[in-house]
Amino acid sequence: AKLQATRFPFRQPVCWRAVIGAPPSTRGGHVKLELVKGDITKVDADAIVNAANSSLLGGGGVDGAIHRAAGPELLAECRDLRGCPAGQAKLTKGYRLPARHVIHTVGPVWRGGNASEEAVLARCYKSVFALVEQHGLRSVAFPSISTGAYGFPIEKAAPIALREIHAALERLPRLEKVTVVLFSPGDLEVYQRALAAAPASN
Ligand code: AR6
Repeated sequence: AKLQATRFPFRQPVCWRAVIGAPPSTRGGHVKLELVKGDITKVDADAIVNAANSSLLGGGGVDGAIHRAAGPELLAECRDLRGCPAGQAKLTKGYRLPARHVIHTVGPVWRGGNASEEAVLARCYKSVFALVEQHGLRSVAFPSISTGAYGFPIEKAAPIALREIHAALERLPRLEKVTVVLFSPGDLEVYQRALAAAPASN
């Protein structure tokens, strides 16, 4: 299937959408991947992904924002999960968020690139999509995992994220939409460039 990046005027200043695999029955295929600039706590989806730490008990960055917006019930449910190792993922309800669920994953801390960081980051996306499949979710929104406090260079993280998302969209017929929510215009540009450079698979 082809992955085509198209520049779209949208509610956000710029939104790139990729039309993936247009089956003959759907005229032109439909938009399955969106890159947007914004706040993931405002996104309506079956699940949003949290870039958590292994305690799952909250923190700064997107983790702090999600816990603030979801309310204390989220922390209570997270306590019962008893943590999560890097590269794995766990699902909770979304409570006061517009999203129905939160999938908490723990990204790798960047240690210079020789500590399997890229493999662990890819595993985060695979673990999230395993839960998406298991729960029959149709839409999921990601932040840029590990590229904040955990220091993973975003230029290296974006192609890994897009590769795993593309593979999941091809593999999971029920998955209708994946949104990557970038917090700054600069981060959005990095993902846009990576999407434009992404090799079309098969
Ligand atoms: N919506 C979307 N993206 C956001 C938001 C938001 N509301 N807030 C921040 N980002 P980080 P990490 C972006 O540090 O690198 C926490 O303390 C942010 O700009 O949140 O995986 C955890 O508890 C960056 O691009 O996550 C862990 O201890 C991206 O989200 C640790 O940070 C990820 O940055 C995890 O570090």
